[in-house]
Amino acid sequence: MKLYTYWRSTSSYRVRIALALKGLEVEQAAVHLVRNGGEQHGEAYRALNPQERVPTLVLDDGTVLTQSPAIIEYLEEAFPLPALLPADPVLRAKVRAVADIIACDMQPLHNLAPLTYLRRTLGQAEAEVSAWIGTWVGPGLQAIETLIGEEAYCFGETPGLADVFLVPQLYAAHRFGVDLGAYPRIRRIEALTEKHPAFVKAHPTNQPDGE
Ligand SMILES: N[C@@H](CCC(=O)N[C@@H](CS)C(=O)NCC(=O)O)C(=O)O
Repeated sequence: MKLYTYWRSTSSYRVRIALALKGLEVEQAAVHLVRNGGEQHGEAYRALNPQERVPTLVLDDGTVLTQSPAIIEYLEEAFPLPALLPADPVLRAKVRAVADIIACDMQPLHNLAPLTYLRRTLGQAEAEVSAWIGTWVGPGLQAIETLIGEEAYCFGETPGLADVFLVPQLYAAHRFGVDLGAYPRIRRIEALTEKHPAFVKAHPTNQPDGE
């Protein structure tokens, strides 16, 4: 398998964690989202991913998968162990709800393309852009803090899908200067994953294209 990724992309980071937790090795191809106006907009990459975003996973038979939630669900179904989702349907829905807060309601609002629109098209200064990001990231984290429990990870003693989505979102929160002081459960999980080999392997600064 070949993963098209960018070191600092939280959506790519999710897939890297899922791969590492399942012990799967992939070839990595870096797509620089900033250099040369963004390599994601180049013709060759657009042919793979018409949305011009990372990640993209190309399977060994040439099948192209896009969208990190769909890629991670594919990995869970094709490589079931270790499982990222619990067996119980109600618990599965709760785990997915945390992942969806991040994937649907938080990350899309601070992705590069909308921030570029705020800066360039709407002429907003950095202070306004930062306020915009904080407006959506803080309440999202507050909701997650309430939804997750007191076990080691978000929903149990081993990391699962919610942790796969949460940890990259925390990386983004630090990058954007969002304070995590009010979220002790989230900070507990962050501290645990900082020592977990799969999360360490997937971390942006440990990527071949990391800057
Ligand atoms: N929902 C998509 C989001 C993908 C996405 O927004 N990727 C960002 C990096 S995290 C990207 O490629 N941005 C490039 C751009 O906005 O031009 C997923 O989870 O894969």
